[in-house]
Amino acid sequence: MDINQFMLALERKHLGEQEYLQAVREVLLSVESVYNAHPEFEKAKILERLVEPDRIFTFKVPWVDDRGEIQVNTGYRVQFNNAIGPYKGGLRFHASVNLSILKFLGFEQTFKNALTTLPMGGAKGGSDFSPRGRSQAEIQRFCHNFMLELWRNIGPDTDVPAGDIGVGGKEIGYLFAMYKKLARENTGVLTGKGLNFGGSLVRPEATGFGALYFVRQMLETAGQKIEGKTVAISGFGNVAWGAATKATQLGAKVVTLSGPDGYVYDPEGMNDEKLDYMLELRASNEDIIAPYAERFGAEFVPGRKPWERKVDIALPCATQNELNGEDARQLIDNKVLCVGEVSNMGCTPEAIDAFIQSHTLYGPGKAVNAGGVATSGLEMTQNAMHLSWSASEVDARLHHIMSEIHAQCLRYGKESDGYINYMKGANVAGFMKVAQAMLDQGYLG
Ligand code: 2IT
Repeated sequence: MDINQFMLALERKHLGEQEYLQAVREVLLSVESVYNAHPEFEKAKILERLVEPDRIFTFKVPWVDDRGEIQVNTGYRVQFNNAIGPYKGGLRFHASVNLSILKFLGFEQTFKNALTTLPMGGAKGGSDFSPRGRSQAEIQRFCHNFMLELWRNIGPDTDVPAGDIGVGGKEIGYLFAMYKKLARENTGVLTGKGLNFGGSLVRPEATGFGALYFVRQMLETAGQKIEGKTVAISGFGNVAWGAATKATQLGAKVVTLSGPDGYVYDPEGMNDEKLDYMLELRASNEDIIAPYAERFGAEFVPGRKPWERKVDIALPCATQNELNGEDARQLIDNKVLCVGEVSNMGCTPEAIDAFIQSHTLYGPGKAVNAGGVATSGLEMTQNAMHLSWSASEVDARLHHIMSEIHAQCLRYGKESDGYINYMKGANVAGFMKVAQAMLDQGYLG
């Protein structure tokens, strides 16, 4: 297989779908040698079939705002691959949402879900609806109208959406209520539900907690400890909150958070009061971090990113391509020990190249942030069994799954000089599982 030729054809077919093409290229580069070592994959056209989503639904979502004006948004669901289980993946509500972004996320989700060891296929969906500045009544109406179209294409054993950027516990509650009306059933069709209607303990924290378990293991494997280390976190949403909470619990010092308006630098680190305030700020729907600096007397740096600070650990927790080549060089110059991508595709290809070339510990999103969807898988299991596990049981399972993912990265990513290329490890491990499952089921997937 010639990657350049493959990519040229794909670029021609999916003109301008930059994020999707970026995600595909990264995986292809990683799996090239195992692909070529398995002629049965090429014969079965596994790659040609893997890069193409099974199907995409797009639909119109009209709704009425608080002033009585009609608004129109576009809704999507990309069902990417169900070789190893029902489609599974989040819904993103953000002004930037388009097909390229949802296809990249669905593609990544397919491999991430394979890494969790649970039987889940890959999907992603959402809308270009922006919750920013919208009232709760408007968000609720939008969620209802979105589900009015989506419900026919999902189900507890076919496709199970969850949250992502702009979709948290509240939105999942509104979506679930509408689904129940339409489908006339009460099942685990969504994950990230509230605790008193089928949600799982630890699901809100799971992405961040899982990321820190993984990062701690990366450090330990390299003979380092997480205690006392300084951590730069970007974002201040659900994922950033979970990461900041667990990092603080593990004895690290979280010195930055960020928003679209800039970043906060707080050398004292975080505590319970600051962690609680993060949730308050997110719930305000304003999408600015400046009030945090004001409240706690910390430094606010407008219009810049936290990667310019000297820290031991960098954890992008906001969105795709938020850490570029220049940011990476700055972190490396400042002797960063470990970079854990908690957002999906948080680093640009230039940044990843810089980390790998300098032998900096770098964990890719599909491994580092897999604890979120893994705990969604645990929520599905609890729903199917009509029971709920204790927080310590869910946390223990999450912990175990993150260790398994780490072991898979070691198995496929350890290089001859001892450096662990986690990106290669995660991509190859995820690919091998999905490719083998497709092969076993013939050509129809
Ligand atoms: O990117 C992700 O893994 C998520 N947004 C969570 C998906 C899920 O189904 O829990």
